[in-house]
Amino acid sequence: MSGKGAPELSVKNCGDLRVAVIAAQWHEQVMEGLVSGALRALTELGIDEPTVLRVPGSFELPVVAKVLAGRGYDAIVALGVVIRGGTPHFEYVCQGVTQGLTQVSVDTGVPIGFGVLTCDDEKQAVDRAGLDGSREDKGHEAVTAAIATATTLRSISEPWR
Ligand code: DLZ
Repeated sequence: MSGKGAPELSVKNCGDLRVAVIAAQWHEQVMEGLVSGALRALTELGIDEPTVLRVPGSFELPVVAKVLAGRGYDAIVALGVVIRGGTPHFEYVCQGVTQGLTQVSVDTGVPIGFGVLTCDDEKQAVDRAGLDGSREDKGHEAVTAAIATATTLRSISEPWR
C-alpha cells in the first residue's frame, strides 16, 4: 500500500475527548517511534492526558480495545508492528489484529485509529515509524484519523440545527 494520497486532516474542538492509546511491545525501536508520534499528535490536538496501556504483542490489542470501548472512551489508538517471518504466523497475527480491531470499532461505535504496521522487514517498519529519517509517521496519522472520526461521530449525535 502506498502512503501517497493521504488527506491533510484538520481537526478542531477535540481537547475534551477521552482517548486511549494501546501499544504492543514487539520491535522496541519501531514501537518507540509509533508511540512518540501518537503522543505528539495528541499534544498538538490539545489532548493532554491520554490513557496509555501496553500489551505484549499486536494480537492482544483487540481485547484491550474492546474493554476500553466499553468504559466511555471517545477514541482509541492501537499501535503495533508485525514483521513477516518464515512461517504463516505473520498472516494469522495480521488477520487477528485487523479483524479484531475492525469488529470492536464497528460493534461499539468507538473509532479506533489503526496504527499497526504489517511489514516484510524491519527497514519498511522503520521507514513508517516517525523516527529520524523515516518517510512516514504512522503513529501520528493513526491519532489524527481516530480523533477526526470521533469529532464526526460527535457532530452527527448532536441534534440538527
Ligand atoms: C509471536 C509473534 C511474532 C512471531 N511476531 C510478532 C510481531 O512481529 N509483532 C507483534 O506485535 N507480535 C508478534 N508476536 C506475538 C503475538 O502478537 C502474540 O503476542 C503472541 O502470539 C501471544 O499471544
